[in-house]
Amino acid sequence: MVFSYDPTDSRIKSGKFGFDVENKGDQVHEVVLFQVKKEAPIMELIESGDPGALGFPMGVKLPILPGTDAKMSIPALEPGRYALVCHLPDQSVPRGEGPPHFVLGMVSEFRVE
Ligand SMILES: [Cu+2]
Repeated sequence: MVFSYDPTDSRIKSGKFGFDVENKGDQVHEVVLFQVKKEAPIMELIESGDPGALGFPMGVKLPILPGTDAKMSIPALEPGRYALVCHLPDQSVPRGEGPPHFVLGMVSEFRVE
């Protein structure tokens, strides 16, 4: 339940940007990219439900089935702070009542200079 990549990777740059995503787990995942608009810890911003904190998703890839790949293109990544979030529930709990994956660690952030 993690986004595994290097947030300091020098290939993360502004401009047209593409993510190659690989689901190596055994649950269905999604990738939602937000530009973070406020300065606070990312979990605090997500849980606040404040629509001004994260804004509209800049990119959404859903569903990403176990063992599959997906590509997500972003036409223009501006300099700033970004978050990758998976909101899907833990599928080991019946009826979709499991905690969302971001609570279990599927949230990550990176900066674009
Ligand atoms: Cu997930």
